[in-house]
Amino acid sequence: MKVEDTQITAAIVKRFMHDLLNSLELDVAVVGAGPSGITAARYLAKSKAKVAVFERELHVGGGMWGGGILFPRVVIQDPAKRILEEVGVELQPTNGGYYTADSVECVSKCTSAAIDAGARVLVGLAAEDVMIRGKRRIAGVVLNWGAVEAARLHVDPVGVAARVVIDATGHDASIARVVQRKIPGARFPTRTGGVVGEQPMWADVGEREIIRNTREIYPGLVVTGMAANAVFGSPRMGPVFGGMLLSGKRAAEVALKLLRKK
Ligand code: 48F
Repeated sequence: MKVEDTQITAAIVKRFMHDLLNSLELDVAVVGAGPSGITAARYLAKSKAKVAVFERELHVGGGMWGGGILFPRVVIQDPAKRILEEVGVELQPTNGGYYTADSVECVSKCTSAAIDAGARVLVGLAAEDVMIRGKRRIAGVVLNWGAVEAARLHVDPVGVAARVVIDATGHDASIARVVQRKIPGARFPTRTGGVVGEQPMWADVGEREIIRNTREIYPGLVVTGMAANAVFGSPRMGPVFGGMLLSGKRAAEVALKLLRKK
């Protein structure tokens, strides 16, 4: 069969425009496709919420691919292991009651399961701002191409409406920081009223605190994963990933509760 370049271009434009147009009004917009964001999206989609994940890089997975010091294996502890088992990741028991998993398998299977459940994952799109409506409630995210952000081009962004936004941007906590910077008088339920900043590595404390930190910090804005620990001033954890997965699941539960309330 003859291959026409213009037809290929037209097919890509049509398909992507269709998918983007279908993502303009969401129940939940997840910013960041690391382990916490992808897990949140899978549980939300399983519960029939209309959810899309926006990721600034061209790849999903965030900090999970590289495991510890580029040995692509991660460590998971018991309650979180079920989340990986659900998507078919092979876990091997190791000392101390932990399990190890192949990080490439984790990212691939978690992402695939989220998409199969109905979540849309759009890469190359960065959230640079939020939308506010009514009595100062987050009403969506403002997106631009990740490449535009990287090249620092002056290109105006587009808006996506969402009833709940989940900040799953990892160590940057970039959506929480936008809210803090741009909304006068915005206060978070942290000890400073703002983003406290992540503390040095202490896996045990970080893993315990992350679940408590996964919550709504401003009307319509939920934080998860390392973003939650950065907002509340809890430690980072290094290559133990159970907390990220459990936090993603918790973020989905918090978001579903908010959707039911509204
Ligand atoms: O960093 P990341 O993997 O966050 P996470 O889900 O997991 C943290 C672990 O990977 C690891 C760790 C384990 O102990 O500490 O670091 O909390 O994924 C965050 C994703 O968000 C994207 C970023 O490219 C990455 O893939 N991201 C960050 N800011 C934006 C964004 C933004 N403004 N718009 C879109 N994507």
